[in-house]
Amino acid sequence: MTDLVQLTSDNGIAIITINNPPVNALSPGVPEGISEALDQIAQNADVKATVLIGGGRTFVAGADIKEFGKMTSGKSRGPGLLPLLLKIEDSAKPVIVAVHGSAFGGGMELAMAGHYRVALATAQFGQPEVKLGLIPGAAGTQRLPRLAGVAKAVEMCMSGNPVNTDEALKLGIVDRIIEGDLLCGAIAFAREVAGKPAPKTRERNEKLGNPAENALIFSTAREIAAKKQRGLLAPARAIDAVEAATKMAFEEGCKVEQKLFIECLFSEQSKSLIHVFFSEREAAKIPDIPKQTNTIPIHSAAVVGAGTMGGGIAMVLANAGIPVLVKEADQAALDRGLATIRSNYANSVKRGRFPQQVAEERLKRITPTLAYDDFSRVDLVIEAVFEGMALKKEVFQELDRACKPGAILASNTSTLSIDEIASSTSRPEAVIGTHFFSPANVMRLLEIVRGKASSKEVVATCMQLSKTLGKVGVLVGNCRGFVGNRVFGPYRREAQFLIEEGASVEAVDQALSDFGMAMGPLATGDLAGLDVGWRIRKEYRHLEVPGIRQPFVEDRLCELGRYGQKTGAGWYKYDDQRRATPDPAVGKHIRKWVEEAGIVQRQILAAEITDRCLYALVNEGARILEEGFALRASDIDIIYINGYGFPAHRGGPMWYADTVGLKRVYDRICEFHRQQGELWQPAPLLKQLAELGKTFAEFGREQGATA
Ligand code: 3H9
Repeated sequence: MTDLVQLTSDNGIAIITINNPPVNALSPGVPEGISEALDQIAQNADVKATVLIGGGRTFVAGADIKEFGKMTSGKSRGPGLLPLLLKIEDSAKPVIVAVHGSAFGGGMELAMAGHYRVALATAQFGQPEVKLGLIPGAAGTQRLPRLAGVAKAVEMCMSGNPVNTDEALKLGIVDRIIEGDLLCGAIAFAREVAGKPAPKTRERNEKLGNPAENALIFSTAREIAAKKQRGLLAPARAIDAVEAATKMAFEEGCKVEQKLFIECLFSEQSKSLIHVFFSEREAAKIPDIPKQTNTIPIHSAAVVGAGTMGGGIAMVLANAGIPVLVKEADQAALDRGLATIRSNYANSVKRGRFPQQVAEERLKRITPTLAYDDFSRVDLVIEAVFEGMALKKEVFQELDRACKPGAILASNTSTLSIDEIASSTSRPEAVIGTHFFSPANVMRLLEIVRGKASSKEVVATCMQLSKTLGKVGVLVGNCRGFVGNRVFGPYRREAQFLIEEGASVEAVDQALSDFGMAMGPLATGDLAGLDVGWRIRKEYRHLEVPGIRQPFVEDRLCELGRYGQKTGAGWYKYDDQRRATPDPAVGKHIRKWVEEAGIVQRQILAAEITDRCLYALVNEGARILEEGFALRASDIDIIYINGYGFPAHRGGPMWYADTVGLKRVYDRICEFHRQQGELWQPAPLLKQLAELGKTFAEFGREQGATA
């Protein structure tokens, strides 16, 4: 037997333990090990039943995702799980699967092939394959509807969201919840069922419903997928596969599932989503900061500023169980901030996200204050005041005076220099940027900005904190706009130039929304508030190079008081519910301003809109990478997916450029350079990779990245 699987016994109960840390993925050797163990058990007359369990922190998190790349390149034939699962199900002695941690993907499929499932209350069950652009590939779409019913199987396979043990018990996925030691409980259960006829999941057809009910389930699911999972292949195929379970025999259904699984596996979407999976984990690794670096325990925190960002950040901390002080300069602002927090929690309760009691507990962790007095007790302060250097420096001087030694002093600035902010304190090593994205309690991204003096301990603590807060932390360097906003600048710049040159507001947004962006760049501006960028541009006006074209239309809209959604008008106009409609007045204004500026408008096609906006982003990304402000191209991808609505199934902007081909991207950028001038100067790294026929991913691997 392989050393990934152990076979032991306890008075007539065989115990198969999978030990493939960290998550017991079904890597080569694991299925073979289980199969050999089953052979030995079949031949041992003393064994009456088998418990299949995972060693370490979890049951089985699925197939080994690293193997999929080998499968598509023909280097591996895949885990071959289907025959193993039939062997388990056909075993003459009952197999009891004992689950703790996660039974995900192939792990869930393995569990469903067992005759019974017992689990700790904290376990999770799911078919998350769609999140990797896949569908279950080892009969998950065929066994799950037989255990949990058609509607739930469709929901789980198309959303990828797991259920907890309680729900799994109600659904019929789990047979018993074990309190105390899982293995002992599972062995006791095994003794109860030993010698009795064991139910085979694939023969249980009673939950497969009737054609009329099923037709409604599938048509509703398809409508939801078309709306909420726009352009995605896997959810649609997952629905097709579950439908097959209701229309044909198990073996035939498995064949359909296999065909659809392979279609998804070879799709660009799946390759991109797998890239995203590994890149997200890679982002947590900082080359010069080892895993064992000391971190500072964060028992309490404070936020300076109770505006939109400050309030949101306070909620994020409170939601993670960290008590937080919220400071404002005057009572009216503090009251307004707290009222918004209360109403956000009330809305979440109304929408059923959590019960009233949870909202109250979270609210209790937020303490309003007008003074810095209590700041001496906190381990972390996050400053979230208006974006102006003078004000930020004033606040940090106060923090330096008020906070205890060892406290982390973080700024939520989205563009200003962390080093300059740190210079206003006597402890620049404690200063760091924690750039949250709006709305802070919703958006997953946390850009962690390393100043030149930020200590490794402070960086490591913030990276760890991002996980505690349920965020994806990405470490970036201290340049203007850091990574996210620096790259976003050229993207939005091109959107505005396109408007000046003749594209309509709606055409620009539509082209990028069709590409898969969560929102078009102009609608995004309206959501964030056009005045934010306007204020920043004014702060940096002295840095503008004379003779270099600057977009001007958005500033003009701001001068008219059109700040976006919050003023009811920006690029679009908005009703009370903040629903956007095109505003003919904007078109009129633009035509007048553009004429005054001597720009001749022309017809612009959707392809030019996407190429100019996205390649501007990629070109700046390449420059950032070369300058070392991002550790890896994949970090830029993660930032764009989690902070800027870039479609995950396209893998992020740098990965997308790789899929288009860097030579093609480079050539197009050269074309824009000729037409548009200096702003389109190709990034040297992009030129170099294009000429070598390489990708950003290959460049990353050469630099030591593993994603
Ligand atoms: C599938 O099963 C298809 C089937 O239908 C069968 C087809 C034939 N493989 O997330 P973490 C690594 S598709 C390989 O930081 P956590 C991960 O990269 C699969 N590696 O921990 C990381 O490595 P490193 C369906 C995996 O505690 C380390 O483990 N299953 C896999 O925050 C720790 O991971 C899924 O999609 C894997 N399957 O979360 C589940 N899983 O330390 C994917 C993890 O080098 N996994 N790694 O960076 C997860 O959702 C989370 O990892 C889990 C743990 C919730 C399990």
